[in-house]
Amino acid sequence: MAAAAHDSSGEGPKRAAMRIDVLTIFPDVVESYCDASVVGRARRAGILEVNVHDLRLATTDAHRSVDDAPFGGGAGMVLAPEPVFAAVEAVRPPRPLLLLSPGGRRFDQSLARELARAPFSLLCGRYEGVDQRIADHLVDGELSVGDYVLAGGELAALVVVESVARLVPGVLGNEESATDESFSSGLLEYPQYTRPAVFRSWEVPPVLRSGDHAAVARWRAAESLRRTIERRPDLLESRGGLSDAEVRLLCDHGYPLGAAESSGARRPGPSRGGAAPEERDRP
Ligand code: JF5
Repeated sequence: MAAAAHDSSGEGPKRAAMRIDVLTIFPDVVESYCDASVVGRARRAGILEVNVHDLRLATTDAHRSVDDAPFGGGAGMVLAPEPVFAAVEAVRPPRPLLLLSPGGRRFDQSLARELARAPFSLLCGRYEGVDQRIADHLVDGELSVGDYVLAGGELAALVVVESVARLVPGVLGNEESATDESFSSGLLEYPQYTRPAVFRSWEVPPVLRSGDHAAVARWRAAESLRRTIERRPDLLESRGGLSDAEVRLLCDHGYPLGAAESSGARRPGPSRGGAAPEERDRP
């Protein structure tokens, strides 16, 4: 458990702005990742409290078992209700308590933003499944981080912890915190470059070295739009298509678009009718 951080205002222990509890049969794995990176920094700064609990803590049998064979037969084991209910009742983790499972509500940036507003807890499923009574009568909801199956919910829980942590005010510096802006705009990020200006004959776009900040900003906005059109037209759709100003910006940067895109009207786009994104713009 993280010790409460102290401030210099004479008000005593500082209450972390955010609390996330994680229940898992691999507390060491979850704990060690949460000690590193941005999550660890936020914990040490007292901004974020991450409490990792061992699902075996309330087991009473000699083998401390948390799983059992499935009723009805079949391969593998199922996470049993007694140890999980006992752990949750002993810990009393903040609600909502959310089960990580492939069948849950898809976790995305807007859900991360919602979760960053108040404490919550994560329960890591394991084995071939979780006894349905845990899903029905113990947790408040289920979260999925994507359409694939993991051996357990730990990696999924860490995805949620890290993406929520970096949205908690103060966790990232002012400089870094702008990076959610790109996603909240509903567009992909523009390409970034660092030194050297030429690497193995590949040159950094000259506008980025021009010193013309307005031109850089326009180029980046155009690149964000171009990338989103080519790679994630679904994001553009749900954002309501392109505005007239965005169409003009793209045209100004040599991107071939018709006026139809401005209204979001359907028309074969450059990525739909044309070459695959991977095949474009190769020198
Ligand atoms: C898990 C039963 C949980 O595989 C996942 C997962 C995939 N996307 N989001 C979560 O969680 C582990 C496996 C089996 C319950």
